[in-house]
Amino acid sequence: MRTKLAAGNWKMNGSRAALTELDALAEPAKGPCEVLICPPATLISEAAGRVEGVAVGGQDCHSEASGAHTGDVAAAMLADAGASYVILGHSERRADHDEHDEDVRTKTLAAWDAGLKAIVCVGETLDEREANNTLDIIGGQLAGSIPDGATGHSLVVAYEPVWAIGTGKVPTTDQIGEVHDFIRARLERRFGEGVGRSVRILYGGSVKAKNAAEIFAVSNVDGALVGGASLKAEDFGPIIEALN
Ligand code: G2H
Repeated sequence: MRTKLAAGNWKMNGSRAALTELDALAEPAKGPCEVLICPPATLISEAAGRVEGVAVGGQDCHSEASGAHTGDVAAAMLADAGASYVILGHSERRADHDEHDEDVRTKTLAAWDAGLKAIVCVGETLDEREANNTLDIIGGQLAGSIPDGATGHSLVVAYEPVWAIGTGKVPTTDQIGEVHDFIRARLERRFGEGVGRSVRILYGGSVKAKNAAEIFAVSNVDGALVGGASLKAEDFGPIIEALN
């Protein structure tokens, strides 16, 4: 039985004052669903341990443990600040920072070395979907971005169709189910049934309180990676409740 996960990705939003939003998640965070907030790196240490039941994660890490990489953050630094997860390979990182599958793979290894759980993001663009290449793209990203040795403890996969991110456009439940079933099959084929069935697969892309229950009813959807609707407790709380 996979524990549901409601993960909030604050992206480049938030402030120390905004951490009061976490306090308002205390009630929904008491439920069985695991709750995670990934704020900007500057807020991790203040967010970590602030609210019982609300874990904290990073949004990226470097592939190396330390060194001359101005502006970057190592996985061990995230862990030292109190993070237990890190999001890797988000499409905004892939687009804005020219990250490719191999970068995501080496970052995932760095995250595991530091004891962090990796949320590895995959997703197709609109052009790729319209060309009927969705499953090929997802299959390639999974193969290239996830290192050998994944377990249900160390790995979470997030399916985020690029065209649905921050746009208000959401795939149909059939489209979500097709990709999540495909990801599950690929995980089982590569890592064996036991591990493949234990890895959680999140859906991400314009998840809101009003569409959450419908999305969470889809097969192999084990939770959500939520951007805009994770910034305010009044929006994120009901999404958590839909998983509880
Ligand atoms: C997808 C998602 C969070 P939003 O990027 O990762 O953002 O919910 O704003 O589409």
